[in-house]
Amino acid sequence: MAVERTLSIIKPDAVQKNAIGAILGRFEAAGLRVIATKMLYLSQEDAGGFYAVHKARPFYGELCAFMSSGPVLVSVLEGEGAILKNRDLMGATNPKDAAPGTIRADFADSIDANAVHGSDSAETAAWEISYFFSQREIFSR
Ligand code: RTP
Ligand code: MG
Repeated sequence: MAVERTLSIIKPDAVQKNAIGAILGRFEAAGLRVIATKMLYLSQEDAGGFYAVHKARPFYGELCAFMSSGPVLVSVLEGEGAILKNRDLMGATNPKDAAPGTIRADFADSIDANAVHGSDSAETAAWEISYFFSQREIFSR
């Protein structure tokens, strides 16, 4: 399997719950490396640009408001099959549907406050990483 990079966001609800370390620990335990990370307080515009792909969706306004409701931790994760591996660790979008032991099952409260974001494809990952990080902020092995 190829070594990939993916963008992770620990969302405002999980930061508020003091769960940054627990969530990063799950990534590391699964063999992913944190090769870039920073804490940010997104503006509505920052969040809107990041989730522009969802602009036409009914939940877009709420999503952007939630993502700018408190600080987030954005990180680049690297490892074999990192994109799918991260999605598997995260669990289903709606925590009600998330498998036991996934991050969303354990830390998410609702479909809006669902603890984490993860890129869903290689193309999306490349774009999302460049949205938050410059090359000199990324420290690959
Ligand atoms: P994410 O992008 O945050 O990693 O989540 P995802 O791929 O599992 O879900 P996506 O379809 O990309 O939706 C992005 C975020 O929008 C919120 N959402 N709300 N009310 C709704 O029906 C609904 N659907 C999605 C979720 O917070 C989701 O994470
Ligand atoms: Mg998504």
